[in-house]
Amino acid sequence: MHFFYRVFFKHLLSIFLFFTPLVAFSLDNFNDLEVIGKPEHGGINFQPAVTELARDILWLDNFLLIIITLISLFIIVLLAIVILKFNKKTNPEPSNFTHHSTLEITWTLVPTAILVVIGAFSLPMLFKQLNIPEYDLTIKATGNQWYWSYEYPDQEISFDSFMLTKEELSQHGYSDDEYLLATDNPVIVPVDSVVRMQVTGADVLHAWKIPAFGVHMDAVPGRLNETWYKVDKEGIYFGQCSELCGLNHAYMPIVVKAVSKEKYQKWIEKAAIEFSSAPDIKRINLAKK
Ligand SMILES: [Cu+2]
Repeated sequence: MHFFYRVFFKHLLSIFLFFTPLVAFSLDNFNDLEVIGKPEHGGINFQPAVTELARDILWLDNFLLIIITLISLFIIVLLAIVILKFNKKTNPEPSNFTHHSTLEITWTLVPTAILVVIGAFSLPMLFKQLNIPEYDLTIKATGNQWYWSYEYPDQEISFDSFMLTKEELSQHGYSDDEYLLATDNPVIVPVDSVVRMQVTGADVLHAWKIPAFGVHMDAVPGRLNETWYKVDKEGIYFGQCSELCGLNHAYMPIVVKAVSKEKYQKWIEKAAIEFSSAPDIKRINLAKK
């Protein structure tokens, strides 16, 4: 009996010791957040826009849709007139003029004017995406074959983000249809804060993209590209590498979880221990001894 108790307590202690660090340092994975930016089966429209940049893109897309519809209708009407009015039966003797100055000037000027109007709206949006306003936080994403690694340089945090296997999804609080989208370590950002996003590649071209943010930035080895976003709504957002980068291109997804500023602050404090990229001073001191 005495032996039994000894074995029992010994194991209990080892179980306790095994879980202690996990409890102490386990990061909140914010599973209770609403999933907002996610591709839908059979969906053909944009994901909900949660940043100013994404709303701009949506507006421009709708605006272009109106212009393109008007142009298409105009061409259809012209074609119908040609087919009905100028066929062999109704118009047996065609006119034989070869130039029409007014018409030629019109069909040059009108398309030019349309392009100028489109440019007047789209170029400022492009500049807005690349001119970074005053920012609250910097995150650097590095594309690797085939996973993303992230750094929060000011907080001295860095971690890798790998796609979850089907078996791992539920452990991390994801549903089965989030396979190929979910990762082990999500990027955590605070809402209503400007994030300066730096993107680069470690080996080949990749691209960091979150559709709901309207952000798509190429990751080019040897070059640091920059963009920004300010998320309005707390939630979970999925993205994927959007530059063909090799064999496992489809298996390096991106997860961003936008949380309140308070929750972000708590996460940062824990992440500073779990994902510290600062040199381990304790270890350096030990080495000196
Ligand atoms: Cu890639």
